[in-house]
Amino acid sequence: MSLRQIITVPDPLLRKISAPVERVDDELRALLDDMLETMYDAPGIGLAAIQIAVPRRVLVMDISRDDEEKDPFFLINPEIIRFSEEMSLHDEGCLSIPEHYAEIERPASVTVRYLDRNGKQQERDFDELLARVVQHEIDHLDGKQFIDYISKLKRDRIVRKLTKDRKRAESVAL
Ligand code: GNR
Ligand code: NI
Repeated sequence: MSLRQIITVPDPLLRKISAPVERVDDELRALLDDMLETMYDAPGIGLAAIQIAVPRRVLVMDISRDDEEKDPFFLINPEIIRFSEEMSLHDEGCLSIPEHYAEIERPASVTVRYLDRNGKQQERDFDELLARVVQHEIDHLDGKQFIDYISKLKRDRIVRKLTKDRKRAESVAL
């Protein structure tokens, strides 16, 4: 297993639409393990493959707390097949948009069809925090980020700030 680097806004790769996985094999399971390790290290509660610059439709999640047993989810080619009418408003952050947060409204629960890490098709309801994270991650697979739900004014301000931070970090590295 190895830690991978998480890419951040304004990296154009984050806008790319990820391609479906054709075969669930050991190479894919190695990618999932790297993603999980990278997510725990960050630390975060979800990660889409595109965040480590791999444009494939896979994501990992784990919302267990430090004092609880780990409870990882691995979703391959996930598809939301039901959205609740009930909506929920919650603060959201993203490892690819460090240090910025916004209140985002999303369906409170969803049903997702996906392949598990053995390639078996599953259908599962997610609610509360997992519903939020799974929608956030599936958005990444479609090149979408939580800042796309806020005003253009706020979004531009965040993107400008992160662009400036990046330039500063690059000049320090020289
Ligand atoms: O670690 C994360 N926390 C989080 C909090 C609220 C809503 C979504 C998330 S996902 C985020 C990790 C991440 O960027 N996944 O793509
Ligand atoms: Ni994210």
